[in-house]
Amino acid sequence: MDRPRVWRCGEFVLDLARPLVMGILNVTPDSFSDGGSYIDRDAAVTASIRMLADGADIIDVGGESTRPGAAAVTAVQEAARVTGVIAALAEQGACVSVDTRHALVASEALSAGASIVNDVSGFTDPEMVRVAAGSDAGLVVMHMRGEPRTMQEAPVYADVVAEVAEFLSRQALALERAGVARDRIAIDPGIGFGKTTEHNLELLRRLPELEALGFPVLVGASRKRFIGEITGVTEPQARLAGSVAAAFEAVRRGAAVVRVHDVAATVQALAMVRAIEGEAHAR
Ligand code: PMM
Repeated sequence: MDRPRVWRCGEFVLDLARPLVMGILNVTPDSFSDGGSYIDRDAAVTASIRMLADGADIIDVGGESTRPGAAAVTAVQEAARVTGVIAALAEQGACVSVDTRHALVASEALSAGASIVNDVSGFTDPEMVRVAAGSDAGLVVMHMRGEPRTMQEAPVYADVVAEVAEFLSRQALALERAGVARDRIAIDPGIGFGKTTEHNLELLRRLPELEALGFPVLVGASRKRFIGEITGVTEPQARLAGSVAAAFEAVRRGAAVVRVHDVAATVQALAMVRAIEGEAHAR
Protein backbone atom coordinates (compact mmCIF):
# COMPACT_ATOMS: atom_id res chain seq x y z
CA MET A 1 0.00 0.00 0.00
CA ASP A 2 1.26 3.50 -0.86
CA ARG A 3 2.64 5.54 2.00
CA PRO A 4 0.18 8.32 2.86
CA ARG A 5 1.48 11.75 1.82
CA VAL A 6 -0.61 13.94 4.06
CA TRP A 7 -2.53 13.71 7.32
CA ARG A 8 -5.67 15.88 7.31
CA CYS A 9 -6.33 17.45 10.68
CA GLY A 10 -9.09 20.08 10.59
CA GLU A 11 -7.72 23.16 8.82
CA PHE A 12 -4.22 21.63 8.71
CA VAL A 13 -2.96 19.39 5.92
CA LEU A 14 0.20 17.97 7.47
CA ASP A 15 2.84 17.02 4.92
CA LEU A 16 4.35 13.61 5.69
CA ALA A 17 7.38 14.06 3.41
CA ARG A 18 9.44 14.50 6.57
CA PRO A 19 8.76 13.07 10.04
CA LEU A 20 6.53 15.23 12.21
CA VAL A 21 7.26 16.00 15.84
CA MET A 22 4.42 16.13 18.36
CA GLY A 23 5.41 17.92 21.57
CA ILE A 24 3.85 16.64 24.79
CA LEU A 25 2.08 18.97 27.18
CA ASN A 26 0.65 17.19 30.20
CA VAL A 27 -1.66 19.51 32.11
CA THR A 28 -1.92 17.14 35.06
CA PRO A 29 -0.65 17.20 38.61
CA ASP A 30 0.60 13.59 38.45
CA SER A 31 2.12 12.74 35.02
CA PHE A 32 5.20 10.64 35.45
CA SER A 33 7.81 12.85 33.86
CA ASP A 34 6.72 16.48 34.08
CA GLY A 35 3.96 16.22 36.67
CA GLY A 36 2.86 19.43 38.22
CA SER A 37 4.95 21.78 36.11
CA TYR A 38 2.24 22.98 33.76
CA ILE A 39 -0.80 23.19 35.94
CA ASP A 40 -0.77 26.95 35.55
CA ARG A 41 -2.27 27.88 32.19
CA ASP A 42 0.24 30.61 31.34
CA ALA A 43 3.14 28.29 32.11
CA ALA A 44 1.54 25.64 29.88
CA VAL A 45 1.13 28.08 27.01
CA THR A 46 4.70 29.38 27.42
CA ALA A 47 6.08 25.82 27.41
CA SER A 48 4.09 25.03 24.25
CA ILE A 49 5.26 28.15 22.45
CA ARG A 50 8.81 27.12 23.28
CA MET A 51 8.15 23.66 21.78
CA LEU A 52 6.73 25.27 18.63
CA ALA A 53 9.80 27.53 18.36
CA ASP A 54 11.96 24.43 18.79
CA GLY A 55 10.26 22.89 15.75
CA ALA A 56 7.23 20.97 17.07
CA ASP A 57 4.57 20.48 14.38
CA ILE A 58 1.80 19.57 16.83
CA ILE A 59 1.21 20.16 20.55
CA ASP A 60 -0.53 17.25 22.30
CA VAL A 61 -2.42 18.50 25.36
CA GLY A 62 -3.47 15.92 27.95
CA GLY A 63 -5.40 16.40 31.19
CA GLU A 64 -5.55 12.80 32.45
CA SER A 65 -2.46 10.91 33.52
CA THR A 66 -2.40 7.47 31.90
CA ARG A 67 0.56 6.45 34.01
CA PRO A 68 0.14 2.91 35.38
CA GLY A 69 -1.66 3.22 38.73
CA ALA A 70 -2.71 6.89 38.20
CA ALA A 71 -5.79 8.18 40.01
CA ALA A 72 -8.93 8.69 37.91
CA VAL A 73 -10.23 12.19 37.13
CA THR A 74 -13.73 12.99 35.97
CA ALA A 75 -14.24 14.06 32.35
CA VAL A 76 -15.48 17.44 33.62
CA GLN A 77 -12.23 18.00 35.59
CA GLU A 78 -10.20 16.86 32.63
CA ALA A 79 -12.01 19.18 30.19
CA ALA A 80 -11.53 22.11 32.58
CA ARG A 81 -7.77 21.42 32.66
CA VAL A 82 -7.27 21.33 28.91
CA THR A 83 -9.72 23.65 27.14
CA GLY A 84 -8.19 26.98 28.21
CA VAL A 85 -4.72 25.93 27.10
CA ILE A 86 -6.06 24.53 23.81
CA ALA A 87 -7.96 27.74 23.04
CA ALA A 88 -4.88 29.88 23.77
CA LEU A 89 -2.66 27.72 21.53
CA ALA A 90 -5.20 27.48 18.70
CA GLU A 91 -5.47 31.27 18.77
CA GLN A 92 -1.72 31.41 18.10
CA GLY A 93 -2.27 29.28 14.99
CA ALA A 94 -0.86 26.05 16.46
CA CYS A 95 -1.98 22.59 15.40
CA VAL A 96 -3.27 21.25 18.72
CA SER A 97 -4.10 17.67 19.62
CA VAL A 98 -6.14 16.61 22.64
CA ASP A 99 -5.00 13.45 24.41
CA THR A 100 -8.20 12.00 25.86
CA ARG A 101 -10.31 8.84 26.19
CA HIS A 102 -13.48 10.78 26.92
CA ALA A 103 -16.01 11.94 24.33
CA LEU A 104 -17.02 14.96 26.42
CA VAL A 105 -13.41 16.15 26.64
CA ALA A 106 -12.82 15.52 22.93
CA SER A 107 -15.93 17.45 22.01
CA GLU A 108 -15.07 20.44 24.23
CA ALA A 109 -11.47 20.41 23.03
CA LEU A 110 -12.62 20.50 19.39
CA SER A 111 -14.90 23.45 20.18
CA ALA A 112 -11.91 25.16 21.82
CA GLY A 113 -9.88 24.78 18.61
CA ALA A 114 -8.15 21.38 18.75
CA SER A 115 -7.41 19.84 15.33
CA ILE A 116 -6.59 16.28 16.43
CA VAL A 117 -8.18 13.79 18.84
CA ASN A 118 -5.57 11.41 20.26
CA ASP A 119 -7.45 8.54 21.94
CA VAL A 120 -5.29 6.09 23.88
CA SER A 121 -8.26 3.71 24.04
CA GLY A 122 -8.37 3.58 20.23
CA PHE A 123 -11.94 4.82 19.62
CA THR A 124 -13.49 1.81 21.33
CA ASP A 125 -16.19 4.03 22.88
CA PRO A 126 -19.05 4.55 20.36
CA GLU A 127 -19.53 8.09 21.72
CA MET A 128 -15.92 8.87 20.78
CA VAL A 129 -16.56 7.55 17.27
CA ARG A 130 -19.65 9.76 17.04
CA VAL A 131 -17.70 12.87 18.11
CA ALA A 132 -14.89 12.00 15.67
CA ALA A 133 -17.28 11.42 12.78
CA GLY A 134 -19.04 14.72 13.47
CA SER A 135 -15.78 16.64 13.15
CA ASP A 136 -13.05 17.10 10.53
CA ALA A 137 -10.24 16.49 13.04
CA GLY A 138 -7.26 14.21 12.61
CA LEU A 139 -7.53 11.07 14.76
CA VAL A 140 -4.89 8.98 16.50
CA VAL A 141 -6.03 5.40 17.09
CA MET A 142 -3.80 3.91 19.77
CA HIS A 143 -3.60 0.33 21.03
CA MET A 144 -3.86 -0.28 24.75
CA ARG A 145 -4.27 -3.60 26.56
CA GLY A 146 -6.62 -3.25 29.53
CA GLU A 147 -7.01 -0.03 31.50
CA PRO A 148 -4.30 2.42 32.60
CA ARG A 149 -4.64 1.35 36.23
CA THR A 150 -4.18 -2.35 35.52
CA MET A 151 -2.48 -2.50 32.13
CA GLN A 152 0.97 -3.49 33.36
CA GLU A 153 -0.29 -6.62 35.16
CA ALA A 154 1.62 -9.32 33.24
CA PRO A 155 0.50 -8.60 29.67
CA VAL A 156 0.58 -11.71 27.44
CA TYR A 157 0.37 -11.85 23.63
CA ALA A 158 0.86 -14.75 21.21
CA ASP A 159 2.25 -12.26 18.66
CA VAL A 160 2.17 -8.69 19.90
CA VAL A 161 2.65 -7.08 16.47
CA ALA A 162 -0.07 -9.16 14.81
CA GLU A 163 -2.52 -8.45 17.66
CA VAL A 164 -1.81 -4.72 17.69
CA ALA A 165 -2.07 -4.55 13.87
CA GLU A 166 -5.36 -6.42 13.96
CA PHE A 167 -6.83 -4.06 16.57
CA LEU A 168 -5.63 -0.92 14.77
CA SER A 169 -7.03 -2.02 11.39
CA ARG A 170 -10.35 -2.95 12.97
CA GLN A 171 -10.71 0.40 14.75
CA ALA A 172 -9.62 2.39 11.69
CA LEU A 173 -12.20 0.53 9.61
CA ALA A 174 -14.91 1.27 12.20
CA LEU A 175 -14.04 4.98 11.93
CA GLU A 176 -14.17 4.85 8.13
CA ARG A 177 -17.54 3.10 8.29
CA ALA A 178 -18.77 5.89 10.55
CA GLY A 179 -17.87 8.37 7.82
CA VAL A 180 -14.32 9.43 8.71
CA ALA A 181 -12.09 10.01 5.65
CA ARG A 182 -9.14 7.64 5.61
CA ASP A 183 -6.59 10.46 5.33
CA ARG A 184 -7.64 11.77 8.77
CA ILE A 185 -6.58 8.58 10.56
CA ALA A 186 -3.18 7.81 12.14
CA ILE A 187 -2.33 4.64 14.09
CA ASP A 188 -0.13 4.09 17.15
CA PRO A 189 1.13 0.83 18.73
CA GLY A 190 0.87 2.37 22.21
CA ILE A 191 4.39 1.83 23.54
CA GLY A 192 4.15 0.95 27.26
CA PHE A 193 0.37 0.51 27.33
CA GLY A 194 -0.07 -3.07 28.54
CA LYS A 195 3.28 -4.18 27.10
CA THR A 196 6.52 -5.49 28.57
CA THR A 197 9.91 -4.12 27.55
CA GLU A 198 10.27 -7.03 25.11
CA HIS A 199 6.83 -6.26 23.57
CA ASN A 200 7.81 -2.60 23.14
CA LEU A 201 11.08 -3.56 21.45
CA GLU A 202 9.35 -6.02 19.16
CA LEU A 203 6.79 -3.39 18.14
CA LEU A 204 9.55 -0.91 17.33
CA ARG A 205 11.60 -3.51 15.48
CA ARG A 206 8.63 -4.62 13.39
CA LEU A 207 7.14 -1.16 12.85
CA PRO A 208 7.17 -1.66 9.04
CA GLU A 209 4.37 -4.23 9.55
CA LEU A 210 2.20 -1.47 11.02
CA GLU A 211 3.25 1.04 8.37
CA ALA A 212 2.08 -1.51 5.78
CA LEU A 213 -1.50 -0.99 7.00
CA GLY A 214 -1.42 2.26 5.01
CA PHE A 215 -1.96 4.85 7.74
CA PRO A 216 0.62 7.28 9.15
CA VAL A 217 2.20 5.62 12.20
CA LEU A 218 2.71 7.65 15.38
CA VAL A 219 5.17 6.44 18.03
CA GLY A 220 5.44 7.67 21.61
CA ALA A 221 8.48 6.18 23.33
CA SER A 222 9.77 9.37 24.97
CA ARG A 223 11.10 8.93 28.54
CA LYS A 224 9.08 5.72 28.98
CA ARG A 225 9.83 3.08 31.55
CA PHE A 226 11.26 0.54 29.09
CA ILE A 227 14.06 3.02 28.33
CA GLY A 228 14.79 3.07 32.05
CA GLU A 229 14.68 -0.73 32.20
CA ILE A 230 17.12 -1.08 29.33
CA THR A 231 19.53 1.66 30.36
CA GLY A 232 19.21 1.64 34.15
CA VAL A 233 18.34 5.38 34.11
CA THR A 234 15.66 5.75 36.77
CA GLU A 235 14.83 9.47 36.37
CA PRO A 236 12.48 9.97 33.37
CA GLN A 237 13.96 13.44 32.66
CA ALA A 238 17.41 11.87 32.33
CA ARG A 239 16.29 9.52 29.52
CA LEU A 240 16.92 12.07 26.74
CA ALA A 241 19.55 10.10 24.80
CA GLY A 242 17.54 6.88 24.98
CA SER A 243 14.40 8.75 23.90
CA VAL A 244 16.12 10.38 20.93
CA ALA A 245 17.55 7.01 19.87
CA ALA A 246 14.09 5.45 20.07
CA ALA A 247 12.57 8.30 18.01
CA PHE A 248 15.31 7.94 15.41
CA GLU A 249 14.85 4.17 15.11
CA ALA A 250 11.05 4.59 14.93
CA VAL A 251 11.40 7.09 12.06
CA ARG A 252 13.92 4.85 10.31
CA ARG A 253 11.36 2.03 10.44
CA GLY A 254 8.56 4.17 9.02
CA ALA A 255 7.06 6.28 11.82
CA ALA A 256 5.47 9.43 10.35
CA VAL A 257 5.05 11.19 13.71
CA VAL A 258 6.99 10.96 16.97
CA ARG A 259 5.43 12.11 20.25
CA VAL A 260 8.18 13.52 22.47
CA HIS A 261 8.93 15.60 25.56
CA ASP A 262 12.30 16.88 24.30
CA VAL A 263 11.36 18.65 21.08
CA ALA A 264 14.59 20.58 20.41
CA ALA A 265 16.86 17.53 20.76
CA THR A 266 14.57 15.33 18.66
CA VAL A 267 14.21 17.92 15.89
CA GLN A 268 17.99 18.39 15.83
CA ALA A 269 18.63 14.63 15.62
CA LEU A 270 16.05 14.08 12.86
CA ALA A 271 17.43 17.04 10.85
CA MET A 272 20.92 15.48 10.94
CA VAL A 273 19.61 12.10 9.88
CA ARG A 274 17.76 13.61 6.93
CA ALA A 275 20.78 15.64 5.89
CA ILE A 276 23.05 12.58 5.97
CA GLU A 277 20.51 10.57 4.04
CA GLY A 278 20.64 13.34 1.43
CA GLU A 279 17.09 14.60 1.75
CA ALA A 280 16.27 18.31 1.88
CA HIS A 281 17.14 19.22 5.42
CA ALA A 282 15.47 22.61 5.74
CA ARG A 283 12.83 22.56 8.47
N1 PMM B 1 1.72 7.90 25.69
C1 PMM B 1 1.24 8.55 26.76
C2 PMM B 1 0.10 9.35 26.67
N2 PMM B 1 -0.54 9.50 25.50
N3 PMM B 1 -0.73 9.02 23.21
C3 PMM B 1 -0.29 8.39 22.12
N4 PMM B 1 -0.93 8.52 20.93
N5 PMM B 1 0.81 7.57 22.15
C4 PMM B 1 1.51 7.38 23.30
O1 PMM B 1 2.49 6.60 23.28
C5 PMM B 1 1.07 8.03 24.49
C6 PMM B 1 -0.08 8.87 24.39
C7 PMM B 1 1.94 8.39 28.07
O2 PMM B 1 3.06 9.17 28.16
P1 PMM B 1 3.08 10.66 28.85
O3 PMM B 1 2.58 10.50 30.25
O4 PMM B 1 4.48 11.11 28.74
O5 PMM B 1 2.18 11.56 28.07
